[in-house]
Amino acid sequence: MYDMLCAGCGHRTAMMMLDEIIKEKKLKEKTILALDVACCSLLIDYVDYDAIMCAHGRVLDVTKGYKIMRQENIVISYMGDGAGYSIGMEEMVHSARRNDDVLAIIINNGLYSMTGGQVAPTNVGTKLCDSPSNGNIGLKIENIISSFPISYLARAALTDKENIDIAKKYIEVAFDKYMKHGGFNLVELLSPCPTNYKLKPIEMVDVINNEWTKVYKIGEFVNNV
Ligand SMILES: Cc1ncc(C[n+]2csc(CCOP(=O)(O)OP(=O)(O)O)c2C)c(N)n1
Ligand code: SF4
Repeated sequence: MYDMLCAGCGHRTAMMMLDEIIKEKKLKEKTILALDVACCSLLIDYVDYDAIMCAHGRVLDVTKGYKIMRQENIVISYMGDGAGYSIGMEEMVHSARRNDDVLAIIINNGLYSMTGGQVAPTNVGTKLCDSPSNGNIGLKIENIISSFPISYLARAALTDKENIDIAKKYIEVAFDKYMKHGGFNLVELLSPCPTNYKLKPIEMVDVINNEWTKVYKIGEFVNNV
């Protein structure tokens, strides 16, 4: 399953989890998955529900359009941190400010994977192919949008069973809130990209659990009714 992705890739874990939730909630007929063009574009061939591909960083605007026209649908916005917090940061901030009806999953691997591992604003100071190890702390979405009247904001890590169970719980909460009253619901998932960090999958998991989660706290930041 998802065999176009590299070994140990967090997109595989995220998608298997999403598939499970959609199946358990019997939402296949209603779901539209909106994917960014980055590594997540590889997922479009695997899903057996409707999916659309959006220009880089424009997923939130596309899903907003879909949601306005097709209110009966569940439109999932799925993208990397580069799409969400770099090229798409303007959409992100204004969508949150307006509390648009959004169900967003951000795969945060701290770099631009699809294009070869360049530094993203979420990098925690790791030396990458185009950047020195400079100790810069990456941007944290909770510091940027939590003061807006959004519905839900949480972060989990796609590492071990304990963290993956937390991730699933947060995504389920986001689904339930989105279906009950709409509003802006975002779950960020700290995600392995062993290929671009040049680590074995198990080493990548250790880096996320031992280093990234010290900077990027796991938890729920906003949970409004
Ligand atoms: C307008 C535009 N600018 C740049 C690109 C090149 N590009 C494709 S994917 C990508 C970054 C991907 O990083 P991210 O969104 O974090 O997703 P990941 O691949 O890490 O999952 C870039 C810069 C593009 N396709 N379109
Ligand atoms: S390059 Fe990274 S994000 Fe892309 S498929 Fe491979 S492991 Fe996943």
